[in-house]
Amino acid sequence: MTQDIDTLCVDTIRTLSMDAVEKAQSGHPGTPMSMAPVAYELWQNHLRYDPADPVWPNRDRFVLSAGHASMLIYSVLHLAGVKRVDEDYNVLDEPAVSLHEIEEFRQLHSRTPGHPEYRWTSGIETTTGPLGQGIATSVGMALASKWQAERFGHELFDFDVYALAGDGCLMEGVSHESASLAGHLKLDNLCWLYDNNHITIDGDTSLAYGDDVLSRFEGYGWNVLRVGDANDRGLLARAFEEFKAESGRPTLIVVDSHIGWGSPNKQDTESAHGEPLGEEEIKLTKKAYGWPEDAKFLVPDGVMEHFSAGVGSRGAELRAAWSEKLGAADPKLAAELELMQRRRLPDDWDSAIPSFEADEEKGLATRKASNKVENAIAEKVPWMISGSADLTDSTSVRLNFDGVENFEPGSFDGRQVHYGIREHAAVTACNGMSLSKLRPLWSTYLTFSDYGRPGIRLSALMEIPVIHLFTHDSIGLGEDGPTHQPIEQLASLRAIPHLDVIRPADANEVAEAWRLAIERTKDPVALVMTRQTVPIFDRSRYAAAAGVRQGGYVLADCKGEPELILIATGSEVQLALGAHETLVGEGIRSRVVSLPCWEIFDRQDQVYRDEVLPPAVTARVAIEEASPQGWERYVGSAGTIMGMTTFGQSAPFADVEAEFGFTAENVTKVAREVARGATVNPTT
Ligand SMILES: Cc1ncc(C[n+]2csc(CCOP(=O)(O)OP(=O)(O)O)c2C)c(N)n1
Ligand SMILES: [Mg+2]
Repeated sequence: MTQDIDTLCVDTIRTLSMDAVEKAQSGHPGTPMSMAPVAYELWQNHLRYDPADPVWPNRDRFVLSAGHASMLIYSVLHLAGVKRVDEDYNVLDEPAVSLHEIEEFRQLHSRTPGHPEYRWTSGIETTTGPLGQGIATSVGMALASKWQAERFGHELFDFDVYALAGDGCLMEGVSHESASLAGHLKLDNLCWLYDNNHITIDGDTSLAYGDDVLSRFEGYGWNVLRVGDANDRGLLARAFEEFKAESGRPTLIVVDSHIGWGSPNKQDTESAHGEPLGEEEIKLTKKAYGWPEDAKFLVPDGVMEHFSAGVGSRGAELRAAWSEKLGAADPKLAAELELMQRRRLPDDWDSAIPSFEADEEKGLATRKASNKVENAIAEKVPWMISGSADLTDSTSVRLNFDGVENFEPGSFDGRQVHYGIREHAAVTACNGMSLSKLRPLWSTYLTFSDYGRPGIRLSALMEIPVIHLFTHDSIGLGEDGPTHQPIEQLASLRAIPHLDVIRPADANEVAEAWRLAIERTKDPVALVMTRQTVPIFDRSRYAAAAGVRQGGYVLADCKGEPELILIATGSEVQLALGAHETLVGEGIRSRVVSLPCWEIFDRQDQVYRDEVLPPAVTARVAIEEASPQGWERYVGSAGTIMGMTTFGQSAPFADVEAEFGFTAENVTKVAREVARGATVNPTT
């Protein structure tokens, strides 16, 4: 092996990737082979990253948006000697990715799953795999870097964010939203690398794609550079230097490459994308690289040492200098930074949360109550960043205390982000901010949560505490009609693992929901609020809203054992209470259970759940202006669900609710029959 050390390093990335995919008989060898020089040049000579501390707050981020090329990042993490970090952010004296893990690529419980997964493998900055998510998330990271620079000082925060994208990432719609947002925000610390190889799974990109990518990104206000050959490390280096020197614009580096580079029979073909090369082809390719043909998982002497002398020593120096600066920083800010890094809250975070006086006449929309609580918390938690996809006041997420500004060029310390009508970019940016330890929330109407769903799912998969805030949460929004009235959204959000969906019934439940949301260090929540006014219940008459902490609780009860249970969420709890009062007057022993969060309730022990919903009481009615799907679990086979099995209607909200039977009178009627043991189908 006569190659120079740089080529040797690049070819080690290539051959490890080929060998791992071959052994697993599954995976994507072609892009790690062609992009190896790009990843190598970036990591070895530019990235400000200390492999000995992969959670150093000011590290440059590298996001592999083309997540299928996971062996590229696994090889680099291995060769760079990146350390493993435990759940409490302690760095361990073991590699994030050992050679053994590379041999176990894609196997059960290995640290090298098919696509890079945040939390699972140290050094992975975000989970990627759904194309477009990585680049979209990188925008939030770049935004966080800008914000943290303003808050904590430019000497402490100036990290850059690099994301490697393929044709797939740039074809996805979210790439448009996110690139447009990044261009508008002038995020000059953001660099996307576009692997322009003209190949996707179906074949040549000309099958489906003819964009002039350079013009497209120029149109977004990006600095667009082109490197005509992925193997030209000199040109790549120049492009990285130009990115670093650029100010006021994000940078796109278009890198022309050949998928499966060096493979005599598979280079430039779609089969190099997602199939093992095959034993014979691997030998031929290794021969072309000047590599021992029969060697497997070979890391030649000197390769890891070279990485260590490059990215390793540069990173160690930078981090040491940073630690010194942190030591000299204002202790208050340093303490705040430590809290933020560990996802903790300041001691007095909840001291201003209001308690709402009963008001059953005038009432308050839960979105309005939410705004008061959000502001009370945000004032105490400086790294909470609010935002909306052009519905800031409709979703009531405007921060309104002194000193709050919009996040925009010139005021990167702003805490109100206007994402424009870009829901998908909003949620993914929040994921990126959360991964950078800010506490972001984004908002839209519940029905448009669908537009951000891929990002919601990834926040849950990554178990990061993003707040997804949705208002206009039912047919109760009225005149905007069926396009805006969510039906299936609650059920579909509840189906996402690790996402708690909380739909509070009144202002005091809102306050509790917010506490739950902001106190968590992991897992996202969806806060679901009404557009319309709902009563603020008299808690001296009914149970305290603290019951929200158990996900569900007995809000109103009868004397003795109940014979009927009414279960509801959000705006329908008032209907259950209305019916309850009438039924109790008629001598029916009814109970009302407010169940704002199914997931939290389901995590309570059996004793508590049976206390709230005694198994012996089978006469139950669930009331929710949404798809009935899932309510069977709480009402049982003898119970009745008052839900929505059609789309809604456009009319004043009380008329729409009456049209579909959501009145206290109708709930009373249905409940009375259920209590008598009749089978009721409220949808007919
Ligand atoms: C949202 C989404 N849709 C589809 C896929 C399945 N998929 C994985 S890779 C790929 C083709 C990607 O092509 P490109 O980005 O050009 O990657 P290359 O083959 O050049 O590495 C597709 C369709 C996916 N991962 N994510
Ligand atoms: Mg491609």
